[in-house]
Amino acid sequence: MLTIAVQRSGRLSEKTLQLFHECGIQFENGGKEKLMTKASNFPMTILFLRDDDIPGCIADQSADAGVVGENVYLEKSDALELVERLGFARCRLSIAIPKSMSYQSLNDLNGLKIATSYPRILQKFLDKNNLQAEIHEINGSVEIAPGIGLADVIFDIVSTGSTLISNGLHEVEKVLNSEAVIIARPNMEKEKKQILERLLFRARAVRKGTRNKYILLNSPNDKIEEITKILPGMKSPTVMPLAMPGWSSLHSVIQEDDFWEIIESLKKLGAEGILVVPIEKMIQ
Ligand code: PRT
Ligand code: ZN
Repeated sequence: MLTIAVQRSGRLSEKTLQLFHECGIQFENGGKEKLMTKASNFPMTILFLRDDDIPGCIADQSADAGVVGENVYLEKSDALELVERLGFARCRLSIAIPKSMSYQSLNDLNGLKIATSYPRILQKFLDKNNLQAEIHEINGSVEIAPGIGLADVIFDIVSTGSTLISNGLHEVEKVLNSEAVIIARPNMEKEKKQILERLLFRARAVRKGTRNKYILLNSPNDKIEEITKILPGMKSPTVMPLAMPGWSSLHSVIQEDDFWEIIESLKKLGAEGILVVPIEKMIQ
């Protein structure tokens, strides 16, 4: 049995449970209402906790693994193992200063008071850059600290940046990119490790599926070679003759990131009837 700790309620909760659902893992009573729930078709128990408590719970062996923001992992316990990046809850940790303050370089941070909920990550950044600043740790509402005279600048999570703007601040240094990650206890027992590997195998297939699209198109036969070059596929595209002479149907897989550029090139080469469909899971 693998015990995995998940945020009870917050930015990570829904997406984490959705990922488990897409991995085919079902829970009694839909989970979440309780503090703990057992999967009915997979050897896994979920503990619902505050995200900040998850690394500690893994370290003291109440849980074997957990899902947290990379920021929480680095702040609370980088002694645990980061086993998988999950691609959601993306944000960055940045230094932001009041609009009225002048700023030329990192050296301008020397001697300042910086408010943050992430003192450990900040201290490492200051040390790496040979900077001396005073860290003032506060939990929550960090962005109001300069306005009420608690600190000169802040170091906090930024996503869209609108919270900074509405507090008269602007971002001057990005220190870290963060996303949701699965963390685990190193030296886990063999049986638990195997269950975690099964979970990771499924999670990777789900993520790969969402990042890729299945594409079908009709191509004049004399263009198949050129079109094949821009449609890499899992091995190479499937080519099937159409009933109409001189034409074939090509099937392949393309990445979401390259999507529009590939479609434009295909059209230029004479492809017609292009269909793009989502992939639920992708196993290579
Ligand atoms: O109750 P619990 O302790 O479990 O939850 P929490 O309140 O500590 O965490 P939660 O749910 O807010 O965030 C969980 C994780 O989501 C964080 O640790 C980050 O890894 C990640 N994440 C992604 C974010 C954001 N985006 C984000 N925007 N966490 C917080 N924010 C905050 C940010 O601090 C800012 O004040 O949202 C505000 C708005 O951001 P802007 O830039 O979009 O305005
Ligand atoms: Zn928290």
